[in-house]
Amino acid sequence: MYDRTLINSSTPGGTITVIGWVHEVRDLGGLTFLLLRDRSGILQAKFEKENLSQEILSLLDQLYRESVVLLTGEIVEEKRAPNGIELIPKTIEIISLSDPNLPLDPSGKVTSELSTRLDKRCIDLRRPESRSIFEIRSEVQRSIRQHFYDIDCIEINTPKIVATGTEGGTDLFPIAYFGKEAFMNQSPQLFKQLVAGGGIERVFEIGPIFRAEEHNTTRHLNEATSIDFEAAFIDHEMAMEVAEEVISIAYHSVSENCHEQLQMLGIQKLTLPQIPFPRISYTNAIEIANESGDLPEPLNWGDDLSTQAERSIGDIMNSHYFITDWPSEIKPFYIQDQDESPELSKGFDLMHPSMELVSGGQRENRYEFLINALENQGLNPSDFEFYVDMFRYGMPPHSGWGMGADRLVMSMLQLDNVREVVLFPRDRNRLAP
Ligand code: AMO
Repeated sequence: MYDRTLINSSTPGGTITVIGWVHEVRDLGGLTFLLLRDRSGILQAKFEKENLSQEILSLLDQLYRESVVLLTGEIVEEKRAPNGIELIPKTIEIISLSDPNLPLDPSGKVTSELSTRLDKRCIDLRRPESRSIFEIRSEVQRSIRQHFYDIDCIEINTPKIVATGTEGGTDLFPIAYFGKEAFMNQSPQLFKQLVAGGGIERVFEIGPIFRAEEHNTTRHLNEATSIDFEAAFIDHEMAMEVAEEVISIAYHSVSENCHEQLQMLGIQKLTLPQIPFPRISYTNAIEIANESGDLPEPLNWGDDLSTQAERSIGDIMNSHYFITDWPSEIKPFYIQDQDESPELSKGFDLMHPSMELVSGGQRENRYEFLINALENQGLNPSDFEFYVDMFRYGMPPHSGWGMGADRLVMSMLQLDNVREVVLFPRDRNRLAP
């Protein structure tokens, strides 16, 4: 569309065209400095008024911050300019004028509430901090995708409109579907199992999951992004190794490829997690939480871990860690019980000190056991017929996990609200933008 040069590749000599947003205009009487910003950086343009035509002078007068302009001119060396170069414009073209009343300050000098920034996300993304977060998030997803390809997985896409929940019935979003009962998917769980167990063997998906969470917290979303992995002929131990590798690779890639973005967020050096992560049993986790003295009431064996319990254990562990050997009754029906101690499951959680990042386990692949597991959890096997029926035709042992992409990035960058890492978050109060 435009034959433009990016600001960070502008070098002295020859005439170039740059396009971007007006970051700042400084009128110093005889001189006007215009700072132009594009995705690659900021360039100073110097206008000497005595050399300007009346037309350019009147254009300059109308220019408010954040207007989009095209400048053509020559780049010269100028030690006093921010990058040691400046543009001497010959022509200026206004492409899109900005309203002078900006809803927030894109330079970040004046801070705004998170809710204002989310309401005006388009302008917020002009802040270098916000852009850095999404560049890092992209690097996290890119590196994880690459790793999955490297370990022989194929990327799949499963339906987001489904007939059944898988992660407990209470937090489902019902939708209207031609007179039938339908929901937004809580997880690709059943589908990824059918594909991996069906013969493709090793799969992953990075896609949305929907949870009608009751509470507005700083780490729950109603639409989250889940990184799902599933593979045939591996047990839960092997699935755990893949999960810790994925986290380690994401940290290494961001550390190597996102220096500027990390600096922008005030992170001088990312602390790289050391694998293998320590493993503690659920029983041990309960003991640690109870001994911390932080809980209002002690937890009993069989209780799920409260947020406070997760925090207390995280403080003691002080690194990523796994919780294994969960009671079967608090893990979903698709997780297999342990062979020797059926009251314990082959499920695991991978925790960051501040929150849960991953859940997974070895799946129940034996038809009769699966029917029992559904019934034991008060579910009706016929509601899951499309899934259960396939277990009659040679379902191999298989394992996998789901990782919250939003939480992974939030915890990596030590941000205090998951909404910071989601472009257009969905929570109880937020349906637009
Ligand atoms: P689970 O329900 O534990 O497991 O979800 C897996 C991971 O997804 C993230 N997550 C969320 N992140 C933000 N907001 C939410 N409301 C939210 N809900 C979940 C968390 C969590 O650890 N089917 C299983 C996975 C499996 O066994 O393969 C499942 O969905 O980081």
